Amino acid sequence: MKPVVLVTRKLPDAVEDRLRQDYDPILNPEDALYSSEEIIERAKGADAILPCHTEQFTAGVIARLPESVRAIANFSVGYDHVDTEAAKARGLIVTNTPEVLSDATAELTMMLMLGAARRASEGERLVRTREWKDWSPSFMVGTQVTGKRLGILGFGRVGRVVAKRARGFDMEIHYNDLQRMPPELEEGAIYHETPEDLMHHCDFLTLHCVASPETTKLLNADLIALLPDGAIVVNASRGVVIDDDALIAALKSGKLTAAGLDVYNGEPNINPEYRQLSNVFLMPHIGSATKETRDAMGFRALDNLDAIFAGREPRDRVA
Ligand code: 8YV
Repeated sequence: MKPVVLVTRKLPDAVEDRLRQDYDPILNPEDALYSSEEIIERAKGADAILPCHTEQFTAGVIARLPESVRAIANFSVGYDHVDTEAAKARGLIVTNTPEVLSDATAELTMMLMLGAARRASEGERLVRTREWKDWSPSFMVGTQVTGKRLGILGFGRVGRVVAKRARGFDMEIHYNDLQRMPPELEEGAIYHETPEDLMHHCDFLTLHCVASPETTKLLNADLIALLPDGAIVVNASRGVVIDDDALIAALKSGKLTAAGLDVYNGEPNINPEYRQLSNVFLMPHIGSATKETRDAMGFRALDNLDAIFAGREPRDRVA
C-alpha cells in the first residue's frame, strides 16, 4: 500500500503527477486555504503532510494531528510556521526545501532593490492612470544602484546569491551573520560582527535572516537610526524581522529614501500605512514564484518523503 500524503495546497502539475505515482495523495484541486481544524480533519489516515507556509503547525495543532502522521514535509525553505520542538517531542520528522529557491528569491530581491531605488511603483502608476504628461530633467529621478554599498543581514544561501547578483551591479558587499563565513563563501564580502556595525555601511540593506524569536523586529528604530540617511531597505525573508512602525516612520520622515517589500507581518493583511506610501515597492510574497523553482520545491519535498518512507534519513531534516 502506498503511503497516504495530505497535500494542503494545489501544487504544480508535474509535482502532483509524481505524487500520484508514488503515493496515495489527498489533494486540494480548488487550492482552498484550510483552517487548522480542517487540516486536522483532512489528515485522518494520512502518513504524512505536505504543507506550505500558509498552514500553521503550532504545538496545539501538532498535539491534535492523527496518530498516523509521521512526517511534515514542507513545500518551503522557511519553517517558522511549524513548532519544531513540539514536532520533535511527538517524534514527527520535519523537512524543508533549501537551495532550490535561492536563485528565484535573489532575483526578486534585486527586483525589490531596483524597484525601490528607481521608483517603480510610482512610475507604473503614472503610466497606467494616464497621469504621465511630460518629461523633464527632474522627473522621476531615483537612486542609482550601481557601485553602492549593499548590506546583507543574514549571509545564508539566499543572502550569498544576492551578493553574487549584486556584484554584477558593482556593489560593495557587506554582511553580518552569527559567524564569519569562510573566504570561499565570502567572495570578498566584508564581515561585520554585529547588525549595528553593519548598518553604518549600507546604502542598501537587504534582510535574509531566519525568522525566530531572536530576529523578530530585528530591524527596529534603533537599527534604522544607524543607517546612512537616505538608505533603501528591502525584505524578501519574513515580515516579522521588521518593526513596521519603525520602518513606516523612517519612510515618512525621509530617513529612508525607499523600501521594497515582498513579505509582511500578518500578510496578506499588511499594515495599511504601506499602501499609502509612494516610496515603497510592494510585492505579494512571490520570492519563489517561478515555474522552475516551484517544481523544484515540490520535487525536493517529495525526495524528502521518499527517504522517510524508505527508512532513510531525509536530506533536509529540520526536526
Ligand atoms: C513560499 C517561502 O512562498 O519557502 C519559503 O519559505 O517563503 C516561499 O518560497 C512558501 O514558503 C511556500 O510554502
